[in-house]
Amino acid sequence: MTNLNEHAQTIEKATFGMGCFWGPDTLFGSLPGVIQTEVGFAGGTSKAPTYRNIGDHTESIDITFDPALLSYEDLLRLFWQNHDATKDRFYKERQYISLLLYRNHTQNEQAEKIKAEQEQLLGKELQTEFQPYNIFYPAEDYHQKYFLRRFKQATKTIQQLFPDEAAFIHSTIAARLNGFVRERTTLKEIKEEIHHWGLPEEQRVLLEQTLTDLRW
Ligand code: MHO
Repeated sequence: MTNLNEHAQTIEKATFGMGCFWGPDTLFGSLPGVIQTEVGFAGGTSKAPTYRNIGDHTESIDITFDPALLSYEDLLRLFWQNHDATKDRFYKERQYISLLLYRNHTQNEQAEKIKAEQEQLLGKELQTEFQPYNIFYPAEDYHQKYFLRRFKQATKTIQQLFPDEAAFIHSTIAARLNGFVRERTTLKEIKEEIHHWGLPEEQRVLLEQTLTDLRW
């Protein structure tokens, strides 16, 4: 099964820290235009962080998207509207702080602009820390598509479409289904969207049939 939306001519990446990364994985993963999501640790200096040994890193989400379908500004609005960045989030050191890792000058400028827009709307200041993106350490497999994994049989069926665990984790369908189980999208919407993923006919039919047969 192909992982990526082959129609995407160019792809862009966005990286955010906004509290426990399980929720943002379902939020962004459910959006048409998002090609893949991965949760991990970023923004710190300690080497090889893990969930149990996070050091000075922050739980973060790395989003790969198609800018023809979704803009970085859309993602920025969702970022600020889905966590409270007005308060001090240092209650567990840096694990759950509001963090924006910009990838280039343009992203930095857009982020400053949308931050000001959101502050205006809220009438409060946002405390989000800005940093240039440096390195992103993926979290353990069991954190990837965390809510989907609660549905063991369905997860197994989808995993079998892919050559290995990494391909499953990085797939668009796993991202969408992880959103579906948290009611952020519907199977109907996912089935319609599949037609635009540029999958070879045979794979698309297989995926559609698999979705139809899944029991939750
Ligand atoms: N206290 C949260 C943390 C999970 S998140 C990956 C929980 O156990 O629900 O930090």
